[in-house]
Amino acid sequence: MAYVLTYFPVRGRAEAIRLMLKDQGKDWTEVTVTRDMWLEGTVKNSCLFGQLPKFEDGDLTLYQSNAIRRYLARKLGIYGKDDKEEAFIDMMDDAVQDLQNKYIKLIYQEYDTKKEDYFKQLPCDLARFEKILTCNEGGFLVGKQISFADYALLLQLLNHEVLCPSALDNFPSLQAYRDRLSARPNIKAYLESHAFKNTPINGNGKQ
Ligand code: GSH
Repeated sequence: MAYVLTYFPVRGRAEAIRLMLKDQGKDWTEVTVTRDMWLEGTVKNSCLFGQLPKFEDGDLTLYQSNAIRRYLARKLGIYGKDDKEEAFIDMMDDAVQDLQNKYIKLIYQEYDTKKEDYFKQLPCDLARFEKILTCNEGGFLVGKQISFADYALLLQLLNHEVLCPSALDNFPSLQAYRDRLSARPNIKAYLESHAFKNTPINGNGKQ
């Protein structure tokens, strides 16, 4: 049975789920909730925490984007090869989430007032991932195989390059990582697709 992903017509918190499913060659049905549908209230009231994304796999219904990502990572075998790798992947993903949370705060609350401060701090945040990738010869955040955390980092890198085109200029390992992951056949096709290109990154039009 096909997965069903319900979300707004933006990349937002659903995009790391979409990217993972695409790369892993999995199909899903996308249910798009427009702003008007959402404001009407019925859909919001039907959601466990009053928010999207929602993910359905047969009779399982999940909310919370990170719970959805981890569920799929376990199911698709992209959550490390043992307990140790799993713990490291969790740690890396939490670090990517920290960056994503800063990005979301900037986009939705501070875009017109704190951009310069954000740009000053960004190299410091990216340098940490640069070091991690330089030290891991496997080519991924953890180990020798892609994990769900890698999709999240790739999206953050792509989003930050839209925000600040020079963001990766001083980070050769991040550039190589971005290029390598973007060249994976399913990811390449997805990044070049209308579905990806025509979907806004964020709900308020800022990027
Ligand atoms: N922790 C939740 C997750 O990761 O899924 C946050 C979900 C969330 O913030 N959803 C936003 C939403 O549904 C869109 S990205 N906003 C509409 C609302 O709160 O009414």
